[in-house]
Amino acid sequence: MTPNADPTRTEHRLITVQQHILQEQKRFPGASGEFSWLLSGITLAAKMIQAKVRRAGLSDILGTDGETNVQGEIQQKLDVSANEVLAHCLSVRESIGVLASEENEQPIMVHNNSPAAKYAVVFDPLDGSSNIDVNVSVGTTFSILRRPDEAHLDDHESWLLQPGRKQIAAGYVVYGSSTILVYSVGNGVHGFTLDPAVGAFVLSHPNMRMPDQGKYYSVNEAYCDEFPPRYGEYIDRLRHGTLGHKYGSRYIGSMVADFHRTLLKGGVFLYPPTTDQPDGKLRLLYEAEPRCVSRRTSRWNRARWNASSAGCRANQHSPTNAAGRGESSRTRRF
Ligand code: AHM
Ligand code: MG
Repeated sequence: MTPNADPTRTEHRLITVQQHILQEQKRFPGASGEFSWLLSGITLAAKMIQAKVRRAGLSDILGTDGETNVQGEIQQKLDVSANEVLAHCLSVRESIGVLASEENEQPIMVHNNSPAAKYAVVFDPLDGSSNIDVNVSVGTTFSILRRPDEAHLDDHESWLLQPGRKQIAAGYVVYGSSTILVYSVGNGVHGFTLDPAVGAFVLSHPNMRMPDQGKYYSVNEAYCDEFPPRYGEYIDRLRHGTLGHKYGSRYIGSMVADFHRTLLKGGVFLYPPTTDQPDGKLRLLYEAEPRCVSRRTSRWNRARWNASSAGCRANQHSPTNAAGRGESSRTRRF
């Protein structure tokens, strides 16, 4: 900064995620601050998880713990550890009544029957964790729902199984070349990079906007022969340039990292149904719906909306439990 620079000018101001959350809170007159306190539990957990991820090769935390989770997948030690961190950081927030994790069979009821408990938090503690042993980006995803007015305090299903459009906030963290936390409370999508020197998430990507024209499609092409034909045809059109220009391909295999690249660079990400996963692989509650908040708020254009986000659009308008689906439901389109 030059000697005459005004430190209060926006370009010189360092905005941490906590400051940003408090600024957002001002948009709601009468807000008590409990929601900001809840979000700060997520940012604290993200810092703790990233510290474990960064030291993964140095401590005895790589590899599986020999257990299978409720989704039928082999749990990594870091899945378990990240799950514990989030449960710990969030269960001490009085405003939270229910925690639902992709790693737990049952939602956890916290502050049982406390009328002060108004929110449910849904999370995947470590998405893409099968990549952890090979130093590939992984992430955490979360979404926040408000207890419906009519819901009983102990009826976790009615807290959790709400239409996707009822999410009041959602976001994700990517533990990559740097750690970035992206969140939205419906007023833009904002990204904060962790500054390891000061231990704070600092605003680095305000008002993220997905470019109108992307370069890449992102899909596990090894399953192409198993996709319903319309998906194969769509991918062919991307490849051959019939949708604007010829798309290249990028696939990491960590949804949160693939999604983040797609949000920044444009393009499409999809995980269609396969023979083994006729309902798709990605979890509606833990993985797809939280991403819909970011996608919707960062204004994907109509072509992409129709082509790859039909599942998201449906989720915004139909209750998750309308067809008898539950916490483990998957989605065929994303
Ligand atoms: P996980 O939550 O157990 O890590 O599984 C979800 C991951 C996503 O991050 C990713 O998009 C997908 O599984 C990759 O699956 P595949 O290896 O079949 O391409
Ligand atoms: Mg996971």
